[in-house]
Amino acid sequence: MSRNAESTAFRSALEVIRAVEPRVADAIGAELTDQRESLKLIASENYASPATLLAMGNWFSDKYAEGTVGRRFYAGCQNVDTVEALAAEHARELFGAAHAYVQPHSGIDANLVAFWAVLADRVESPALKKAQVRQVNDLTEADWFALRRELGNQRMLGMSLDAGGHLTHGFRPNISGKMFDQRSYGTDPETGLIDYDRVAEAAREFKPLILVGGYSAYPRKVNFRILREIADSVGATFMVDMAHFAGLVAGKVFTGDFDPVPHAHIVTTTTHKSLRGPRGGMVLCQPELADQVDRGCPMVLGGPLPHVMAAKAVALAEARRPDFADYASRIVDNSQALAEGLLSRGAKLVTGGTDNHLVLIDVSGYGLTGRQAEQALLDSGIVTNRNSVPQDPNGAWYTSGIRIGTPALTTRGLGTAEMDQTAELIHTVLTQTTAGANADGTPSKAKYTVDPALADKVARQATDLLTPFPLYPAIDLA
Ligand code: DSN
Repeated sequence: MSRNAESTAFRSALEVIRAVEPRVADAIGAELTDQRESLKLIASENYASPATLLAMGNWFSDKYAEGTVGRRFYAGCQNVDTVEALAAEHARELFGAAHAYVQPHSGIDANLVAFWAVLADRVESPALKKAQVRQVNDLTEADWFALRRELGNQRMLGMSLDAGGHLTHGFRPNISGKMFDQRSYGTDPETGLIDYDRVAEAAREFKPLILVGGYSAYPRKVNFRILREIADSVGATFMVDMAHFAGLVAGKVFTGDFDPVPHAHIVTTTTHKSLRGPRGGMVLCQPELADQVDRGCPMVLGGPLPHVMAAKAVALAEARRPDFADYASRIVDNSQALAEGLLSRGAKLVTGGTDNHLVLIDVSGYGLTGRQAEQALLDSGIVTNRNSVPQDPNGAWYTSGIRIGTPALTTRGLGTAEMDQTAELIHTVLTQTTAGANADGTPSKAKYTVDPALADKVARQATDLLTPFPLYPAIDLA
């Protein structure tokens, strides 16, 4: 395929859009410029391939396809069946999974599908049994009351939010925290690492129905074999949310005890983070949960997005190629080089380093909150996000941490030398940012001062760093 084809495809698409609403075409073009010019260090973002992006922009978006392959609630789904089956086949092969469900629209949706499947599989409920064998009309009001009582208030044990767990693992701002009686396991206060003995102790005391592994801000490998043993010892179903590190599993950087797929009963993921696919979700599971997982739509999901399933099939096919393994291992090389660069300049990192795609800087070492650091870096052309650190005194809004990750910059081709330069830019900005004060003289958690000349200089240096690594080099919208 010629590089010209990519350029022609996107230029033509914008021309068509411009004829209807030019401001949308302009915004799409402006987004490409912004993404090209900024040093994107958000650990959960990436750049999907042109083929993946193009697979989403077409008439598959017009089709309803509730149900599953070959068993739909709508007629005329033969082509949707083709792409859904392909995406599921690629997912099974790539991850060595018994079953793959590729309909979830996002990570939250994937987790809701998984929660439903586990509840339906595990909770002893005569009313649910009736409902499952499709005698829904036979259920009395008393049955429905019993069903709600029996399904509600089940127990979930997951990683605490400030230790790097995710909102959807039973935390109150998310519906999972309202559905489940949740307890969490944290990390060792000295090392910042998961203490598996403490997890086992919490599991013995709490006896969860579901033990959740996985994280969105923990910079280390997790031993899923040990977590499965803990789950088995208390009769819990073991679920892993691998949204952040699915690309490292796909690329065989995380193998053996660190690959969740052979150990967990059910694994959820997004497809757009380190896996580098379209924005969406996916569930992998053991055969005994497959039937419940496949009820995801319409049980908890709206109609599937066939255009996104087509893009998932493309991206998963890309991830099965040998060069994806090279990409995945470079993500970690870069993350470790970034961590080393920061440590050698005096930064304080949660756990003292990383063995995955992300680094968590404790910016209290610079006398800043996460919010102040995030904004000062943004002023300097460096896009990150603030994040809690374990036992964070500044809470989840202001935070004391900055989370950075390398999947996106690695896609552009930056390597370890550029990561050291990136560390220098981050350290320069953070050392030269000062925390501000409120009108009454008390310290502000949001106000900060950074010299605009310094911010401009760093932004130019960031652009220079990116210049040899153009984003979507074949695409010229001019
Ligand atoms: N919002 C994602 C992240 O940034 O980690 C997780 O849902």
